[in-house]
Amino acid sequence: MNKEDIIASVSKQMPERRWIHTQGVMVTSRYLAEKYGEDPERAELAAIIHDVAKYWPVEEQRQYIVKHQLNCELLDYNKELWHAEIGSHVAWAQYGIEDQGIRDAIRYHTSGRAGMSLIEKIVWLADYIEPGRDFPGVEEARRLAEQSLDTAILYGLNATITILIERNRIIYPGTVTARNSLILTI
Ligand code: DGI
Ligand code: FE
Ligand code: FE
Ligand code: FE
Repeated sequence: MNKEDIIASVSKQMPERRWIHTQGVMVTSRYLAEKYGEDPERAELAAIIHDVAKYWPVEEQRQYIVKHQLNCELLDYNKELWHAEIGSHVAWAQYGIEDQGIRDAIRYHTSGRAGMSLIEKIVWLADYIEPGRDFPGVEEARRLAEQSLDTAILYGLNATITILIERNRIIYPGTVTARNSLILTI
């Protein structure tokens, strides 16, 4: 499927405000790709698709993961993690994206993972700091993004993990190993 058709398909599966968020992630992914030496077209394509399944009904998300034998471990963790795994499969099965790097950038855009690739880091961070985001700390994350992808992502993971702890919510182990891996490399 070409980019325009993918955009049409993705945008009709989400409310207007989520499509505006996606456009912000597209612009920021392109910006970070140019800054840090990734192909802007690949980064933008991952951004276009990253939240495609975010507004699917939760039960549909669960069934999709089971039916297509995706990472069922995620079903034992917070449901906010599921749409990323599904989006990566949809990219391949419905949009014909063969590029594994693009698919993994979608797949790990929420949880992160240890040893993230450049495009995975770019999409994770663009999702966190796109211009429409407005939460305490986003300005600091944007400032850090100008200096180092790793430092900015570590800041974001720390904030995310802190919020999950404050709310007594379960933390996906992949998010913890993502954080550990950044600490060891910075
Ligand atoms: O889909 P978006 O809202 O654009 O952003 P996202 O896919 O990065 O989702 C982030 C949300 O997921 C964030 O508010 C925290 C929540 N979440 C729940 N459990 C976990 C988690 N995030 C991570 N990284 N790890 C978790 O275990
Ligand atoms: Fe998401
Ligand atoms: Fe994210
Ligand atoms: Fe997003």
